[in-house]
Amino acid sequence: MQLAEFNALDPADAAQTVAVWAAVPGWVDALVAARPYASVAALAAYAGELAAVWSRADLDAALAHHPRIGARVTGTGAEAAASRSEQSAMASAADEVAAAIAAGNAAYEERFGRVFLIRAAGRTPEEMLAELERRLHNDDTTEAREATAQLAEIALLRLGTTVLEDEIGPEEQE
Ligand code: 2AL
Repeated sequence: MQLAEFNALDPADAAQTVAVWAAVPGWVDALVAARPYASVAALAAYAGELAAVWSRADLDAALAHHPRIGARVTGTGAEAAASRSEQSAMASAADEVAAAIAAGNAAYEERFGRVFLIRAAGRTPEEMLAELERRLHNDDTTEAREATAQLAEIALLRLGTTVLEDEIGPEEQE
């Protein structure tokens, strides 16, 4: 949708849209309440600023909505569609890479008690596996910080693919 449409959505619809980017309730409410935005860049800047102070509880709230890397995503909603698109590189993962990610996911969940989260868009399966293996060695605080930063990257990418800059009307073009 274009920015003007996003600015004009009724609050419940706007909240539903923003919650797909990251299901962090306070963040969703703040972004909806601060409309209208003058540009997508202004929206993204505010979203990023608020995401920079996400807590571990915020991370846990949003993580409930993120499927494991390599899991088959079967839902029909906007979140499932976004996850499928972000993880599309996994479809061509070598069997041994997919198996190593599945084993790494299990080790991660055992170690940290939550799903391994990574911004998948733009990463190959091998890159995600390397990150998973690296992050398994993090201490709890470092890992919560890294996972939260990944959640913010995913949110900002989704924002950028959902809300497009308004087209310039004919009267404004030379
Ligand atoms: C995901 C997902 O669904 N999209 C993405 O970028 N990362 N999931 C995950 N567990 O990292």
